[in-house]
Amino acid sequence: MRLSIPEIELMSPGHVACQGCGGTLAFRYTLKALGKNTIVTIPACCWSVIDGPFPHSSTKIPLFHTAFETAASTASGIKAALEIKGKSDTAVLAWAGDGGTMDIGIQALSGAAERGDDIIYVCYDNEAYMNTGIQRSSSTPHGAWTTTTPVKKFKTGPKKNMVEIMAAHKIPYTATANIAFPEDLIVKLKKARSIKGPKYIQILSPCPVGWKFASHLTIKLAKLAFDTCMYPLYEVENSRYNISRRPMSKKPVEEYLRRQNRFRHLGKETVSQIQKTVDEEWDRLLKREETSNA
Ligand SMILES: Cc1ncc(C[n+]2csc(CCOP(=O)(O)OP(=O)(O)O)c2C)c(N)n1
Ligand code: SF4
Ligand SMILES: [Mg+2]
Repeated sequence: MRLSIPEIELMSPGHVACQGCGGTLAFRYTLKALGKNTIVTIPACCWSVIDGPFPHSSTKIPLFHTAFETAASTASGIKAALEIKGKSDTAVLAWAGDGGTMDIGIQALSGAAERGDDIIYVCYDNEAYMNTGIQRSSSTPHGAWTTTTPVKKFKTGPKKNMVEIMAAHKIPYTATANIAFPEDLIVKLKKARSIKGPKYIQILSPCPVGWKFASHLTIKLAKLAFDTCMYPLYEVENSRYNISRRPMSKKPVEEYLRRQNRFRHLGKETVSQIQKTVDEEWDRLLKREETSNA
């Protein structure tokens, strides 16, 4: 039998994530793609809890807990030490949340990218600081409720476009992925492992607790983010854009928004504003793909 998802399991079932945690599935697939010869650095985030209390670990590879802002620089250091020891086939993964990536860790990540360090950086994007109680991050989308952007003062302004920020560093590989499309996610992680230099992958990882939806709907939500073009699937390889998958027919963003209570307060006007922005961004991405391959 030929499996489209590698059989190897590098995560044990005894982790302590919430039911339906998208970030946990994202890590499980990532490890399946990268394999056992991998070392991971994890800064403060849900995943520093999910792995389990010391001395227990649900992960079957070496895992370094690091300070919040240092996932990338710790990964760079580990990679440098491995190179000195002649172990250049060991993949070094920095695994961080959106807060640890787009806010506090951006300096270390930008430095590693600019130096050309041979690491794979993955941001599992749940669009807020979940581990400390659902505070807004720069990845929180326009209109969302969080505990620091309560209903009457919901988050305004666009989500930081970290994928474009990383592509602007001219690193060899940048991509988005989504747990609703595991085969695509695994292909991208395997590709990242085969490329030398800095790689950045951002995985949409729905969080039932912070987005306020029932835990059995995680994959449905992830799929709707793709179908509405709220979270397109694409790669930027050596500055060339490639939309890895397109929705059969683009669904209205309302279908995605109304299934999450973090958006429950939104009126028609804000929903149309979000639709307009999503349409503009999607058109911009289509043009980038066209012009970068011309
Ligand atoms: C320097 C520092 N500031 C603040 C914290 C508290 N803290 C720990 S985890 C966290 C939120 C992490 O959010 P994110 O990176 O998005 O990961 P998530 O919890 O959503 O998985 C914060 C603020 C810390 N550990 N260190
Ligand atoms: S709060 Fe969200 S991201 Fe954190 S473990 Fe629970 S479901 Fe996962
Ligand atoms: Mg987060």
